Amino acid sequence: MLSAQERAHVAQVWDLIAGHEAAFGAELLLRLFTVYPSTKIYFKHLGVCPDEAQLLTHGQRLLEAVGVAVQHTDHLRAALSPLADLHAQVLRVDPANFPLLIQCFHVMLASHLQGEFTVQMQAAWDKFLTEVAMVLTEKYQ
Ligand code: ZNH
Repeated sequence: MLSAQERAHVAQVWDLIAGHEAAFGAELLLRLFTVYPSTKIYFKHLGVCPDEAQLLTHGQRLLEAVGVAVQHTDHLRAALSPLADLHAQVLRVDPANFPLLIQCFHVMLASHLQGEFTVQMQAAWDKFLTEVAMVLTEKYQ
């Protein structure tokens, strides 16, 4: 559970992402595929040009889901339940990939926010994204 202060840090950073979900999401995915090539196996159908339509669409969906999570930090399990079903039952993405995505998420944030991305913000986002990943992977069996 995030503290009030951590929630505020998460919301503050989200305000800077909101409206740029497709571009930031595509950048996040490109970073993931480039730094951790093994993750690309799940996305054989996606190209690797920053302006590729499917990459932008998936990036947007992913970041919009993060945006929903930002609005429901205290009820993540309920808010992300259908997405947790999808990942556990249909996609069956190896949970080991989630920390790799989180790592890329931090770098994506840092590259845009630069000096504004304080250590407190990174700590809050790390805790928040780890909780999101936990919810998305806990229905695996
Ligand atoms: Zn995931 C899908 C979110 C992680 C893989 N995803 C998806 C979607 C979303 C998401 C929203 C869409 C759905 C629909 O369409 O309905 N994810 C997410 C999040 C996260 C994630 C939020 C964290 C944080 N994923 C992940 C990982 C991986 C993945 C890590 C691996 C690597 N996903 C995936 C896939 C898919 C998805 C494969 C499908 C795609 C298509 O279809 O195209």
